[in-house]
Amino acid sequence: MICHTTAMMLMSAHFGGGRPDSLGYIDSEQRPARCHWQNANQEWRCDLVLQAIDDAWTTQVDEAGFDPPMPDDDGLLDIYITSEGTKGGAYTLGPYEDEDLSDGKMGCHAFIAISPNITDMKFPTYIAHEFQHVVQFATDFTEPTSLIWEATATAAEAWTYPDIGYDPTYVWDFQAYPWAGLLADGYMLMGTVGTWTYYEYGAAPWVTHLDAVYGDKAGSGAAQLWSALINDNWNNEPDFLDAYDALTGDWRTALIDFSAQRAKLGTDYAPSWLYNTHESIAIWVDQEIDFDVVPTNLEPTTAPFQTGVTYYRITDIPDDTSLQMSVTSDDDVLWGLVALSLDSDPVWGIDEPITHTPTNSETIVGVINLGEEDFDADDYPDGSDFVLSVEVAVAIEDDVTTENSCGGCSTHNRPHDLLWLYLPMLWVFMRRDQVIKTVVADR
Ligand SMILES: [Ca+2]
Ligand SMILES: [Ca+2]
Ligand SMILES: [Ca+2]
Ligand SMILES: [Ca+2]
Repeated sequence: MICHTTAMMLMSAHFGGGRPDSLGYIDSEQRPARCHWQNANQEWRCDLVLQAIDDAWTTQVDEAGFDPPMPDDDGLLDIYITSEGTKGGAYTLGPYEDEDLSDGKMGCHAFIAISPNITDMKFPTYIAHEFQHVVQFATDFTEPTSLIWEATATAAEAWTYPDIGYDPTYVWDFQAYPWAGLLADGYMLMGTVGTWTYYEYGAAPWVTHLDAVYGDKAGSGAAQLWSALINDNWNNEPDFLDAYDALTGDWRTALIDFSAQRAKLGTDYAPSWLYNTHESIAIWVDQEIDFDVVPTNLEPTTAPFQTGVTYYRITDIPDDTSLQMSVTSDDDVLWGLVALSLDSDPVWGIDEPITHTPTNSETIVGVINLGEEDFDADDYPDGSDFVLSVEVAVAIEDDVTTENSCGGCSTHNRPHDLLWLYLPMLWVFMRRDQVIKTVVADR
């Protein structure tokens, strides 16, 4: 997937929203959509384009509940098969003007440009991805966080074509830099680590996890997330984290949940909401240490940004050994801690020590930068250093451990895995009323 939408957003002032040339076109019989071609030998590919538009419209708008595309002057969504600006990939671009002053949202129409050099096999998923950007332009074009645009559009490929899913090589990029968090993107990482990545595309599992827990696993949770982003002027409130908070009831708890699930990607215990698992997408741990060195203090190689996670793996832990972990830091941020064995549920806590009894010889520990109390998604992210202390816990009864480790929030010795998922689901049903109120109140 080479999608230039967020790059084009950065360049739109120069581009001026101009459209590629059209020498001929075909209209869809199913949807208000028109496929343009520049070269007559590409005309037949409009059938592929228009079929994919119908597929995407059905799954993303009709079924998942995303806002439909905002109509342009003639009411037909335009897709151009063109080499102009597409650089072998595709992009979606709108004029960034609020086109309906009465709908309470900053929405505009957009058109899609797709390169003729993309293979026939990849045309449908490209269109499913770019169509999602069209509905994003119709929902909140003021949203500045590129990860929520690209991760949702990549997940939309999988909702539209579940048998194809999304590309594990992008997920690899996301899993390689967990300290960068949800507010980072490939441009930011280019400046930090000097490598080009598909980081924000690879964050698709963050969206599909959210969608599985708070939606129907087919896009409805992400549609609610985007609805919760809506604002009716250029002041981007609610923002990314406000919307994450509105959907989940508490973004910090939801992020800890995801941070635990994410540690299982690419393993035999990969969660069922994941598309296209592959061993290459296992989480990158900052350090792996042997139990022999416990007690020990660990510091991050790269200080995690807000919403970022530093993972450690502790190996060769003897049977029936409990580990106690705690975080100290000079920075005034909230620290989440999560520990799990891959075959069991996690233990977690916020700004308090946790105790974990591994169910096999290994524990994975995640230290999560949950930001300052009043951290805002529009603040530029920066890293915070910490010291993670790991020691052997004093032996106590299992059920007491659960209560003490994180104020009753732990599920590490519960009998089955699904309860971990059901609790937040129950929560979102209770909170749905509040989601709507939050969105209305912020208008
Ligand atoms: Ca049109
Ligand atoms: Ca509007
Ligand atoms: Ca917003
Ligand atoms: Ca904000």
